Amino acid sequence: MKHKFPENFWWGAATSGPQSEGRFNKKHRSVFDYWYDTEPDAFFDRVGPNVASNFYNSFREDFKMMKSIGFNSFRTSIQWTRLIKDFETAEVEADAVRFYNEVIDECISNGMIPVMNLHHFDLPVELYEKYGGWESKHVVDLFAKYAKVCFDLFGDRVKHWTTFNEPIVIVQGEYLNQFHYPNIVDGKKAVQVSYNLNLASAKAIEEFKKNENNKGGRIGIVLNLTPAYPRSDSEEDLAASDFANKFHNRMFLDPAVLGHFPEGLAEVFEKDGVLWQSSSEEMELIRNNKVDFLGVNFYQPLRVKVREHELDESKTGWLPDKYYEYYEMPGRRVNPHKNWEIYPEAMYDIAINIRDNYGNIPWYVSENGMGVYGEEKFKDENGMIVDDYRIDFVTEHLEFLHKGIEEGSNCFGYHLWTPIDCWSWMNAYRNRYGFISLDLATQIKTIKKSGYWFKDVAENNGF
Ligand code: BGP
Repeated sequence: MKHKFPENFWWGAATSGPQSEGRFNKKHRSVFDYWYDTEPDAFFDRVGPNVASNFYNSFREDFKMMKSIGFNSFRTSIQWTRLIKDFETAEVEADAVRFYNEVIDECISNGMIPVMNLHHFDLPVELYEKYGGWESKHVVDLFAKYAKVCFDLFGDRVKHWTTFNEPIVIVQGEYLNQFHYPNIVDGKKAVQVSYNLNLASAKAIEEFKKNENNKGGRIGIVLNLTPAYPRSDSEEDLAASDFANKFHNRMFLDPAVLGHFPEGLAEVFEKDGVLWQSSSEEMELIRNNKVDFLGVNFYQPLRVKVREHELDESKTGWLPDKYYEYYEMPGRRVNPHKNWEIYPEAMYDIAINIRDNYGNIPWYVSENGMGVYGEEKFKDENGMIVDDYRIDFVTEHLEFLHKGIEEGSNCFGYHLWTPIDCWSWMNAYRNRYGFISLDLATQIKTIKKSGYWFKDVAENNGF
């Protein structure tokens, strides 16, 4: 076999509570539930999170299918808006406790390691309305309380936790680029929210470490690392990519793994009058509560160049874009359904970066994948989607990952986004990512060609 992976390598896929469960029996609304209720036209085909992939009702059958295609591990998230009845006291909803207990037990009894994430873009809207959501340190404390409850309830069986999924996307979506409710453009708030999310992650880790129930467990964070490649080696392009890398990657990666923010970043914020409010106690807490492992989501690289025209701050206020511009590399490969560049080499660059600059911390690929619109047209006569493009995509990424592992990077797994086609924010069910397809109208789930292919890879621990 050409590509053999380390022993006990994780093979599986990831989803999240809000994207798979459906809102059945959920008493509170997340920012996405609220946005859909008030503005359904913002969502592709007006499809919201109400039913999603019906995981709330079908998780037993879903786990059987995942097991049948070779998974030994699986990530989802707990919904704050499902588990908690009262956000201030963190009193729980009995039905949610029953549900998550059954999900965890069923996952384990199917031979899969459950990875539970605490937050996947699903802030309770009530906490936004009352306190400004992640702008508020009170919300940071409420998150730590909620995290503690999760560890108390499930820490005896869940041994792999993550605090946040893609925290930079919360910052971009809510405060910079208008794709998460409340769709604000405010660079100064974006900076404070970035800091508060780092603090919230550290506080959850502090709770994790204190908790007896977590014996033998590990906690991490899931970050979407988008290596920033400069257009050229000119000093200006390099400076642009350095800032972009600090803002989009290192602002979360460095505190999580090294316990401090990247050098020079706070200085830029301070000079520009947008620095976060922080205290030395909080910085100390961040220093003392680093992650045990890292989950890395990789979809696309970040190509940047120096700005060609100055940002007009009188129109936009301060924005991180002041220091760089996106660059579309001529001849790049793209996934046309998403307009995202396909660049599997970045998988190797990520592996080596973690090895050399982040103490070779244990990490796994927590999401990678290819969203495709209109996959039904690839169905064969038996109703199976023949997704050779996905098999090629995963193969290429695994090849570069394998090279990084061979050269000593401490990667322990690969998860696709996603096991079963799931709901995705504004895109709803537009782009399909799963090893298993979902017929939205009937909720019938069918294994795709890539699912059968993955089973072989998982069983052989390589290809
Ligand atoms: C990742 C998120 C997932 C999922 C995925 C696909 O960044 O962690 O939650 O949404 O992107 O996104 P989309 O369906 O918009 O193509």
